[in-house]
Amino acid sequence: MTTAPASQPKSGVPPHAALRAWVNEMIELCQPDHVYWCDGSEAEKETLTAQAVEAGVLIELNQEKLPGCYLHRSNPNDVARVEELTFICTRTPEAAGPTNNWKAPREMYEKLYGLARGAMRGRTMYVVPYLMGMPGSPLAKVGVELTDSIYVALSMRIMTRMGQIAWDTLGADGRFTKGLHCMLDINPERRYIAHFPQDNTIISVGSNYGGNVLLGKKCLALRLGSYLGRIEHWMAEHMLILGVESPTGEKNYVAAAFPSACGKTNFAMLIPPKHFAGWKITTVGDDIAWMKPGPNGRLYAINPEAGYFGVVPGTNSKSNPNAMVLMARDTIYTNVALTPDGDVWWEGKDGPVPEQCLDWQGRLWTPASKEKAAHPNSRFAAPMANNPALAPEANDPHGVPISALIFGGRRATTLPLVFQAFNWIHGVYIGATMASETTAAAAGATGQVRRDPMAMLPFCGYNMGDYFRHWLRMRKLLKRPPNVFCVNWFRKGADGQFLWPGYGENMRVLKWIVDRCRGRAPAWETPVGWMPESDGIDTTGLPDYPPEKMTEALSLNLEEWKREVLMQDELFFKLYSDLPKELIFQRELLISRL
Ligand code: SAT
Ligand code: MN
Repeated sequence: MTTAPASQPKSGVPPHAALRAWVNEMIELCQPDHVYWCDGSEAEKETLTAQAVEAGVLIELNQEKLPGCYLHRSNPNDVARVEELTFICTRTPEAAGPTNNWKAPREMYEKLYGLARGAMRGRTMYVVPYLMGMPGSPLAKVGVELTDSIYVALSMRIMTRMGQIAWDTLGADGRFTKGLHCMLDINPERRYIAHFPQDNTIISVGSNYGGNVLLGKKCLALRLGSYLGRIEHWMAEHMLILGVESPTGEKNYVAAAFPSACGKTNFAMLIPPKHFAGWKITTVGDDIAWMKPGPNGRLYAINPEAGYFGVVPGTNSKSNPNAMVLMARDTIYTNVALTPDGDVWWEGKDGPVPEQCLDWQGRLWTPASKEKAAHPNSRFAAPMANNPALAPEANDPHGVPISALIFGGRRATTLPLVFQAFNWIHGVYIGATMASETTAAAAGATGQVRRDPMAMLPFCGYNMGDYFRHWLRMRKLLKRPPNVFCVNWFRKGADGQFLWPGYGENMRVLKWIVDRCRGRAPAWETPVGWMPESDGIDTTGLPDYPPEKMTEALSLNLEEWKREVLMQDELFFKLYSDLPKELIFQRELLISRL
């Protein structure tokens, strides 16, 4: 006998037999007291928000200053993605590959269903239908997340096209990704984020934070997405997408991969410096790109999301003025500090440091406090529609044609400001061997250099060697593949200071990249790739920037590069039996050039 209520979907839910059967099965399992089917309406948002405030899940912020904005505090044990608790459950361990945690599907289902059994007693199950991509896009995918977190239901409304629009796309017999999320007691001992690519299913338990639980994002759009992309001949990548418009109205689009918390959102929303009057950057996406060859042989990209889940600390009117506007309304903040007048605060915000506030855990904080007021991985979830720089093409179901793919990491040494790959295969090698210093976006130590191929190490839903092979194979489906570049905004000089100002000034590098794609900018051949000449990057109007600094930012230290190639061994050994031979040859070629 079940104590759970029968599921009574609203009239807009399609008569999809498999959907109904699965939801009923999960209700049976989790035994919620109530089941609520989300429709994505304004009225629903108001009701759920009021309930979340009532329950203390959201704190209403000063509505005069920040209309529609709320603060959420996560459990202090649950503040970032946890890679060691993230699993790819394919039939064989080889399919998941050596860079993923693997568990046999049967074993994982048993464990997680065991944890989920009765886990929603006394709680509400929200049935959250969502669409990744836009209606009518050949790439769009429907997901349904069953969650006992009202914070997740409200956040999914921001981050995806949630509600009726997803039901309409699903229809009576469409395919959808099944997602089950149970908070349990938010205990890292009972926290698992499990993916079952062969069943198009995700189960997440024991967390209530970001990428662990907003299942459309890393779980569907990247881990399952990458798995599907290989089968269906498209690419799911951890990339921002932006448009560069010149004063003459020429438009180019680039996609760029950086690991989490390395400035993708800032780059995607950058405002060009004064010297670039007439240039305009527009944002198509800030985190994820789904890309597919178009009929003209170019690579077309869409942003499958509808909102941004961006890092807050360090955001200000200099580093990202557009983000400041974006998150001034309709935003859910997680783990920032709260000032006495109901405003939010974080390290690096404009204006004076508050004399006192409540830190991200709700404890009294003053400037004398030793700990940070906002958690280093505190985030905003805001609808992309609020972005002043939003590209109208962000809603175009066909996507935008990509001229350049950029790989970047956070590297204090070795990697120059920018260089261009000799060709696609070389570009794949550069992406595959990229590395970055770890950040607060994932639990664990920060600041350690690790290989993070294509910024996909935590997000590739299958064997990384097969993923590289997929990249190489995509070339055959493209008549005009994008040019591939590598950038490093984070290189430091001998004095420990950054050699490049970054942020809006990255426009200068971007212009060189676009000019290269259009065949307009000269470059010289170096052992690592094509590089700008010493005056190749326009530094006009850049304050305190002597030419020697640019020389240093662009310099190649061959000893450092030899060490770099040796450090790649770690990855090459790990993937040895799966590595495409093209990448081994590329490495040999690089060694011979060095
Ligand atoms: O995975 S999250 O969405 O929490 C953020 C990130 O790491 O990019
Ligand atoms: Mn990301």
